[in-house]
Amino acid sequence: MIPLDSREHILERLVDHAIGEGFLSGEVLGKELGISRAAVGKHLAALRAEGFDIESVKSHGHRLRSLPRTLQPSYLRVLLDAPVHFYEDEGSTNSVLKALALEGAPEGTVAAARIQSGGRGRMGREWVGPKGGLWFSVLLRPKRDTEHISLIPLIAGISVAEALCSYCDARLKWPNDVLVDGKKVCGILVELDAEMGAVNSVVVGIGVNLNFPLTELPGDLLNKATTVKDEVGAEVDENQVLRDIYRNVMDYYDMMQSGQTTIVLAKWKGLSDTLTRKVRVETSSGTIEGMAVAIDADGALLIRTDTGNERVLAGDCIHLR
Ligand code: BT5
Repeated sequence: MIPLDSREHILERLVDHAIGEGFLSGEVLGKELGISRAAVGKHLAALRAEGFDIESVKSHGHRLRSLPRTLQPSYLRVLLDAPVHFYEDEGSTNSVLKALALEGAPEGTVAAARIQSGGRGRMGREWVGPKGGLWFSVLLRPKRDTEHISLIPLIAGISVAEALCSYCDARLKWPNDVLVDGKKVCGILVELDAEMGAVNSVVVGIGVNLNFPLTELPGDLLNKATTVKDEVGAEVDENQVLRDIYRNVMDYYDMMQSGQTTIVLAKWKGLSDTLTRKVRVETSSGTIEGMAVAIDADGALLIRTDTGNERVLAGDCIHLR
């Protein structure tokens, strides 16, 4: 549990009270927080200014008429129960979170941006992040003796695919792209800070094309990418999707740390769009072509080629058929 400030406490109580369940009295809220009703009124006004639809009726109290569906920082703090650093327009949430990690930010801290103008992909590639997407990073601090850190990118992919599955048929391309109908809807960038073999922190960067039309991406991506909005034909609740992904990441990460890696690997296999396909994988030491037959306990891809079996830990995978 992270301490909430008074405004977030009021918001949490309003959210918990649920829509339609009746009104929460300003007096009760004031007593809970040890502040006056006038001070409660000021916090309510500030929440309204942030976009919350709060109805106040004399002698009844206050209630939320509806919840925000676009990213809302104080609501996210309540939903995630974690420290959330939110930026309207930021270069890269991975870079921000790496700096926060060096300053001692705790495990579970999130950095999120409404617009990400300097987003990074793997190997110095660019990631485009217009308004309406989910661009965020989660800080993990694995136990010193944790094995299986190489499964973290797979965990992130599973977490996103499962969170999206109520909207569209999201599948995984090894190592960690999330695809819908063969098109990329999410990219993941995992960055490690390690010294002498010991991992200090892991920043899991997740970018999901959620609530914007595909036409907002540059022309060269139009036939390779998609957005949830385009797939579903409607906008979805940004705060809820981010919350679902975050919870999945933390749950699967806990499983990984407690050694339950077979569950993680089985989930990945169940969601995989890569296994049993003919693939071409570009690695730092060359290109491998063949049939993707399995992933092993480290998350490496096993490829059956004309000349034998190859094991690949990192690379760019292209589905050939
Ligand atoms: C990735 O790299 O897919 C990792 C992307 C990670 C983005 C998140 S957002 C939050 C956090 N903060 C960051 O700065 N990054 C992370 P890679 O597999 O290298 O793919 C990059 C390629 O995907 C680019 O070269 C483009 O071809 C394509 N691309 C760029 N933006 C895209 C988008 N919005 N949707 C689909 N494809 C995109």
